[in-house]
Amino acid sequence: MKKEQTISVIGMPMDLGQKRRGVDMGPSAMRYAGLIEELEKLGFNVRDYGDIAIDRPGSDDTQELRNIKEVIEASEKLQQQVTAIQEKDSFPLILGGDHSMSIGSIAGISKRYKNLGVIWYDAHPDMNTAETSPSGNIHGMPLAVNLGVGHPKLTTIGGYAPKLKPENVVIIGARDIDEGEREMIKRLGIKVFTMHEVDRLGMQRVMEDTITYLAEKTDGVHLSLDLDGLDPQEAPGVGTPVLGGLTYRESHLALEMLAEAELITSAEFVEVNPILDVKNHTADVAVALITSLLGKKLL
Ligand code: B3U
Ligand code: MN
Ligand code: MN
Repeated sequence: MKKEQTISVIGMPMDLGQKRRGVDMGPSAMRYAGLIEELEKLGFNVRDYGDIAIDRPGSDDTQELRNIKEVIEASEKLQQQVTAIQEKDSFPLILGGDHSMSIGSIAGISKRYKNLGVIWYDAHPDMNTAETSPSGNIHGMPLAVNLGVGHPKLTTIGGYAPKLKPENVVIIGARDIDEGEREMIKRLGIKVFTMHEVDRLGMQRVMEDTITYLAEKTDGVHLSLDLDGLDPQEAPGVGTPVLGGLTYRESHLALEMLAEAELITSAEFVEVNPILDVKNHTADVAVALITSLLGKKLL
């Protein structure tokens, strides 16, 4: 982000992309953890746009993908809000909500860029389709949807497709990858630093490589950070925890390096579920990470 930019916060209290309730309270949990105050302490001018209104689904089980109708409606609203914020040249900071919200956020963000880059910081690649998904949960699909693969009603949100080019995407922290996702990663040639590469290379090298890889060819980079990318011991308040994740310190280092590189032009922090959490700890972690991304220095 640019130093003189204002920050626009939007909450996406959506829990319809998966089955566990509570992740709709993620935006409140991060605000309660002091997000706005921390950003103001860093000297930013912050505008909180509040939450997108989400319709509660009725008991309509004729939908082929879980809650697809409501997810589409909410995604259209989010993409419009994000578009309006970018038109003001403000930095969009979106709070989730389950990861299906990235269908709407990236639909809004990518309109502004010819070559949007995305860093997908997550235990999961979120590259399933209705055909490959083990769960029918849309939160396991948003990266595929943004690459133009999936249900046409989802891929065309915002009126265009695809939003992302495969060569502009980097996944970091993946360790729970379904068969169909593995196949799509290979077919599209997506750059992935699984936990194996993070262990082998170390986070410093992973981020150096990520930054060089994206800086060369993108005109903006969106960070999509799923809190389940972190180890469940450090971020327990998530719906689908996976052992053996990124540490709190590795995550700070990653985001501090992104701040130094001045690479990120928008960000979202998703899957914070205060109902499954211990004393709102995961929201505290999210807020601390956001401050690192936005340039907080230890000294
Ligand atoms: N890959 C599985 C599990 C999952 C994806 N994203 C999360 N969990 N958070 C699926 O359901 O697609
Ligand atoms: Mn995810
Ligand atoms: Mn995940």
